[in-house]
Amino acid sequence: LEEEYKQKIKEVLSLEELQKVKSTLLGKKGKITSFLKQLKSLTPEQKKEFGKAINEVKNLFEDLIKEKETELKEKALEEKLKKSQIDITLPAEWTEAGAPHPTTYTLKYITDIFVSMGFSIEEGPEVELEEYNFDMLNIPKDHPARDMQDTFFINKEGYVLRTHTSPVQIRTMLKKKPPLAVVAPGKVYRKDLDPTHSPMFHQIEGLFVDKNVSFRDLKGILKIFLETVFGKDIPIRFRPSYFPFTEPSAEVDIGCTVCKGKGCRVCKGTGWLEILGCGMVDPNVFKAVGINPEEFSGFAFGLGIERIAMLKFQIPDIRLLFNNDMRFNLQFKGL
Ligand code: FA5
Repeated sequence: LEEEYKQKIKEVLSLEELQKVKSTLLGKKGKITSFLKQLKSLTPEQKKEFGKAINEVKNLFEDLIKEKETELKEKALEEKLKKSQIDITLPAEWTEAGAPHPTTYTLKYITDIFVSMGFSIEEGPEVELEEYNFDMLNIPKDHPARDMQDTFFINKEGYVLRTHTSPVQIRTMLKKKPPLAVVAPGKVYRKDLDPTHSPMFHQIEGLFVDKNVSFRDLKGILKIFLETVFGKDIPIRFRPSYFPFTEPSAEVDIGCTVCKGKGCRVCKGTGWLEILGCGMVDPNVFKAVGINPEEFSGFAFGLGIERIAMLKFQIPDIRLLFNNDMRFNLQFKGL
């Protein structure tokens, strides 16, 4: 039996065949199993002797079968690999690589500059409470300042599409105590449309609150920021302005000398493009969020991302940033 089956196992060609041999030997009704069953009728002496012999043969077959199984499996895998060989010399299918959108790029670029100065990032929802977008920013109902930003109202009472990122100031100050240094990038919405205005655009809000913060700190931070983006020679103009949530307030314009491209219209007219609003946080805003204006002071600013992208890349019309024309978008490859 031993010699016969040794030979059989050797000659097996497939895993199925091996399985069959295995069950004729070791299965419930297999040959070895039946030998083991016969042990019962023997004397203890005989049991010992035969039991040992049978076990030895059993172990031998188990080992041989296992060995064969591994061999057959390896063979099968080899065959499979041979059949599915890939021709690595074939040319790959061609797909045009995309380019980062200049708005996305600028948003990340600007956020990173403030993060490198120690500001952390905050976020707020685009569907915003009217209370945070206006009331708590010192813009009460029926106040003419509400008309400064053409608002998209939505069906739900008490909510608007946020017209600026300033409500994130409120959210942050309700959540955290000063000292604070945060920036809040995101989408905002207004009923606006012309070469420098879009109904959806991006802003980055900045908020800095601590003891003894002055307008000088605001100017210093913005100057470092603008020189990082546009270079040391950039003409910067702080122009007195009005925002209900800051006092005093200013707007910052960038000179059009950066825009020398042929047909570039960004800075025509006054020669300046407004890119941000800023000022010292109004005491009424601090009171609305429970911060003592006698103890703390702070500054805030709101930047228009598309405007900065337009200046940086000499884009003459804001609508180019929204048309998704691949001829335009692909010019920003490698940014
Ligand atoms: C504000 O939105 C204030 N929340 C900014 C602010 C924040 C002031 C904190 C003081 C303290 P303003 O409406 O001016 O301000 O908008 C800010 C900037 O967004 C503008 O300077 C401009 O660069 C950009 N901007 C405004 N409207 C549009 C528009 N329709 N399309 C593209 N950019 C716009």
